[in-house]
Amino acid sequence: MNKNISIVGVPMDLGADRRGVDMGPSAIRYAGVVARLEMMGMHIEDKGDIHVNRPHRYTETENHKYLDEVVEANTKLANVVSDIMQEGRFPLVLGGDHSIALGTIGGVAKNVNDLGVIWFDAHGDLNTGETSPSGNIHGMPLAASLGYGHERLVGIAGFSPKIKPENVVIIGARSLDEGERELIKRLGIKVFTMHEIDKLGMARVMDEAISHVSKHTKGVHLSLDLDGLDPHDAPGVGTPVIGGISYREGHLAMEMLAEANILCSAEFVEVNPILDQQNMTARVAVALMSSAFGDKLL
Ligand code: HAR
Ligand code: MN
Ligand code: MN
Ligand code: MN
Repeated sequence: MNKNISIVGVPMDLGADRRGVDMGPSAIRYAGVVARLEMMGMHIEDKGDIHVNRPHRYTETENHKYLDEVVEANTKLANVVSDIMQEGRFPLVLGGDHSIALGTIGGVAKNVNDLGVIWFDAHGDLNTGETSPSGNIHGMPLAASLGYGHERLVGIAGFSPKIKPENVVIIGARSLDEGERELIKRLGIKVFTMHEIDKLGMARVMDEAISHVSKHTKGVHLSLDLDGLDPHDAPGVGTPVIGGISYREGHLAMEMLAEANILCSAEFVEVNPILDQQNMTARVAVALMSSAFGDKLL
């Protein structure tokens, strides 16, 4: 496990068309991410936040809200993440809405061919401008990383596709739009919905997910949307969906990832302190990070 971690915040809410999730990076820092990871013996460098341009007015391009600003911030993020990888450090990106996965994955995939991705989320984030019911870009980053969607999203970081469908696994899905289901079937993406988690248990799901995602890859990116957890345990998210992963199951998943020692990068997204209760969701994010980096109870 790489003990040299570089933190980058992305105060982005334009991909969610919702105010508040841009304060996620502050909330996660306030919850003590640096101290917690340093206590575990990690060497932390906090690179601060990527600048996200605030638009003067609402804009929409072919059912993509704030396309210019989202592309601009993600292009910067991809460069910063790529530089971190070049230095041999582990990028830990703090969101911000999930549209920032475009930049993170762009920067990581530039340095890791055949990158695996674990997409921990209530949603598939597999929409394109054609299928999105909302026009919110945070519902599109996984599709765009696979090469589907608006050319400006797909083209972030200058190459596409960034990942292959057989190297992706989605965990915790329980709210998929029609177009997303079709893309999942067409591409044969491995999805562990809440049904599989209920039926098989998280331990078996993670065993299968880890072996699937590491089979043909040289590193795995963890993209963890806090709304993958049950809203009871992580209430501070913009699009909560009942019936999610419990706090304990989330920890087990992270501990098994640490044991497997496959991660090369991670992002924790969609923390919205405005909708939260006493910064609980940011604190949950920090606790999950510590497990993912190998914190043990004993
Ligand atoms: N699928 C819906 C859409 O595209 C909702 C997306 C939800 N938001 C997220 N992404 N937090 O995981 O609009
Ligand atoms: Mn998401
Ligand atoms: Mn989500
Ligand atoms: Mn959300």
